[in-house]
Parts: sequence; C-alpha cells; structure tokens
Amino acid sequence: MGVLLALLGCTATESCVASQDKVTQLLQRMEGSVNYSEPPNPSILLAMNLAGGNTEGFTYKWLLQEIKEEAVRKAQKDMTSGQVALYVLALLSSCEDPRQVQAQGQTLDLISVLQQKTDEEIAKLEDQGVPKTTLFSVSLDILALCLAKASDYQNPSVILAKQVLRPESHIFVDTRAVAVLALACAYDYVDAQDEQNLLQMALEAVTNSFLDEQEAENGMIGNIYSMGLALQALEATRKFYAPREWNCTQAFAVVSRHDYQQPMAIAQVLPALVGRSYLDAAGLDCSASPGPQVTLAQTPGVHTDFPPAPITVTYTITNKLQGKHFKHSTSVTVPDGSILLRVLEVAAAEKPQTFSFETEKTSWGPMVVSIHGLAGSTEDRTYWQFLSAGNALDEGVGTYKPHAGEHIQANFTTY
Ligand code: B12
Repeated sequence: MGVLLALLGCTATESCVASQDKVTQLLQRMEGSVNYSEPPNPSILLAMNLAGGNTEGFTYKWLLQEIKEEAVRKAQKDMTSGQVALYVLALLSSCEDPRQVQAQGQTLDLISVLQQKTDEEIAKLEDQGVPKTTLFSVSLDILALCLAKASDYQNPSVILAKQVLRPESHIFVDTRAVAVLALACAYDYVDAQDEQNLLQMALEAVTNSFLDEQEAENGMIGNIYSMGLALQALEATRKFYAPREWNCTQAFAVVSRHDYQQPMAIAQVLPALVGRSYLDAAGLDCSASPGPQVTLAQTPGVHTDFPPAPITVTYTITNKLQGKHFKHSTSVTVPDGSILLRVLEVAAAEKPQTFSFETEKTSWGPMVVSIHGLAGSTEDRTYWQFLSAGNALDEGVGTYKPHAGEHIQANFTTY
C-alpha cells in the first residue's frame, strides 16, 4: 500500500496540478483585488502570465502599462533592488524587453538599473555579512538578471550559494525558495567547475531540507504562506534532489485545503498550482490564446442581523533594544472578528501618548513601521514584530484576527 501511495504521489506529476476551477477562482480573486488608484503590483502581472490569466482584459493591460510607467518614474531612485527585480520578471513574463522600457516619452534600461542595485547589495554583503536589504531581494535580483541573460550575476550567485550553505544561518523558507530558483537558473550558465559544484551543493542542501521538512510536518514547509514559493522551488529543481522523489500530492493537499485571500499570497502560489515557477517567466509564449475570461464577481458579503459580540484583547508593546527602553500594556475591546489593526487603533485612540503608531502600505497590506514614536529601520535592520503567546504571527495587522482573551505583543527587534 505504502509503495502504491508513494508511486501515485511521487511520480504522477499530473496529479500535482490544481483543478482549473481552483486556478480560475484564485485568478479571479487576485485580478479583482487590483486597485487602479494604487501603484501596480508586478507580482500580480507575473502570476497572471504564468497561470494563464486573461491577457486581453483591461486589468492586464492596465498593469502592464502602469508597470512600464512606474519603472521609468521610480526604478532608479525610489525602488529597492528586489522591487526592480520583480518589475523585470513581470516584464519578461509579458514578453517585453526590460532593457528598453518605453513610457512617458523615455526609454529606460531596467537591467542596468538592476545590475547597479545588485552590485550595492553584494558589496555590503561581502563587506558586512548582510545585504543592503534582504537575501530574499538578492535572490530575486539574481533570478531576474539570469533570466534576462545579463552578464553580471555569476559572482553574486556564488556569494548567495555560500550564504545559503552557512551552517549558522537561519534563513526563512521563503528566502531559501527564491534562492533555489535563482541558483537553478545560474547553474546552467556558470563556467568554472568549482563554482558549479558549489551551486549544486547549495541546491541539494536546500531542496533536501524542504523535502525533510515536508515529511516531518505533514506536508507543510515553513508556514502556509511560504508554501507557494517552496512548491515553485521543488517543482523547478527535481534534478537536484534526484533520485529522491517529491511527494507533491501531499504538499498540494496542504495548499488546496487553504483558502488564500491575500493577492500576494495568491500571486506566489498560483504559478506552482499550474506546475510552473518564476523560472519560467522568460520562456512564455505570449502569442498563445488568452486564458479563461475572468469576470469580476463580487464575493458575497456575510450578512448577519446581530452585531458581533465584543471581545477583549491584551496588547503589549516592548522595546528593550534601542534608546530609552519601555514596556506598556493595555486591554482593548473590539467586535469579534476584527483585524489586529483595529486593536492597535482602539489602543491608540484611548491612550495616544503611549500607543500611537504608523503604518505603510505594502504589497502584503499595511505594515506597522513605528509604535510609540520608535520606527523600524532598514539601515539598522530593526522592525516591530508581532507575537501571540510568544509565537510570531504568520500574518500582519491587516489580516490577523485576534480571538477573545488573546495577548498580542509587539516587540521591537532585529532581523
Ligand atoms: C523580508 C521579509 C520581512 C522583513 C522585511 C525587511 C525589509 N526591509 O525588507 C521583516 C523581517 C521586517 C518582515 C516583517 C514581517 N513579516 Co515578513 N517577509 C519578508 C519576506 C521573506 C520577503 C519580503 C520581500 O522582501 N519581498 C520582496 C520585495 C522586493 O517586495 P516588497 O513588496 O518591497 O517587500 C516588502 C513587503 O513584503 C514588506 N513586508 C515584509 N513582510 C511583511 C509582512 C506584512 C504582513 C506586511 C504587511 C508587509 C511585509 O517588507 C518588504 C520590504 O519593504 C516575505 C516572504 C514572501 N513570501 O514574500 C515575508 C512575509 C511577507 N512576511 C510575513 C510576516 C507574517 C511578517 C510579520 C507580520 C511577522 C511578525 N510576526 O511580526 C512582520 C511584519 C510586522 C509589521 N511590523 O507589520 C509573511 C506574510 C504572510 C501574510 N499572509 O500576511 C511572509 C509571506 C512570510 C511568511 N511566509 O510567513 N518581513
């Protein structure tokens, strides 16, 4: 029986593609989230291209046009290397040349912008052991440069492989997954044998660690939101863990059980659901007929005659890291089902001197950037981390819904 299951699970690749209904539903939800008064999200265009979204519709055309305009306006001065890399991947997946992005009467070479920003990341990584932003972004940078067939990513890919192999490094699953995609691309192009061996070692180490984790955790690799990227990585790198087989059925079952709502989460999981990964971004056939017509349906709202019952949540903010240390607690009452942001807002409204805070819009929703006048910083690698009962939350304040009696902590910490 076990052998039969293993055979069914591991070798039948076809069983590891989600149903068209599921893909269409997620595409629809993701496209429906596009807000025309906000900056375009390149991850959404990339996912639409990889998962066969409607490339004839208004949303697609709007995204593509805005991405070009935003690139010309902001890439050089106002984007991080990782953001530029996502723009490059999005353009490549639409069969657009990122070396010649035309908008607003100008032509921009987005690859040289990316190359320059990657150089800055790598210089700091070599010098101080940490990149300018994150290893996640550096991995995106290398992937985008490699897929665009730029010239300068071999050395960065060797440095990334060394980072991945550092025994003491505790790198997020999400980051290791994108690193795997970048290294798998670079692997085919590095010339020196010893460099290729190093990349291979890193690829084997990470992919095997994913398979081990999946086995140990009943199908889960990282958390539910790292699954999209982890699945993409395992799909794209079978030769690096062969002859070991991947029980993709088990991993797919975990993902299929979850009802992804956030556009970014959907954008990362959709490619995997159709058997693709970001590695395929540069090889798509853009003349192929457009995918299913997605009509924007309204998700039915939940109507209830009774207002939700009030719940009480304890909220503590702690800084033991920088400047004058502090720790403050309060109890806040909000309607059941409220998002954590509501708790922060009520706390701030009741005790503004203590619990005032600021958020910034990001692709994943509102990110808390400052509390009690203390702001996180990319330079110092500090941020406000949210925890419940000592465990880091796996969602942010815009989606996490605390339950009655829960104790939420915000700790100022480093990453
Ligand atoms: C690096 C990273 C961070 C870094 C960002 C540092 C930096 N300056 O770059 C730090 C450590 C600060 C961070 C914090 C958090 N993160 Co984080 N992060 C990531 C990671 C690995 C890569 C993001 C990235 O660089 N993208 C590439 C760049 C180019 O795109 P970008 O749009 O510019 O990225 C920005 C946003 O992603 C934002 N960001 C990062 N994490 C989060 C989380 C939330 C909820 C929001 C709103 C924004 C946000 O910071 C990035 C840089 O500015 C992703 C993994 C993934 N699968 O995407 C998780 C991820 C996005 N983070 C996650 C979480 C849960 C958090 C925290 C809520 C954890 C916690 N318990 O406190 C906090 C945010 C708390 C707050 N203050 O509001 C989840 C989100 C899941 C979800 N459904 O909402 C992810 C998917 C990881 C996971 N698998 O669980 N994160």
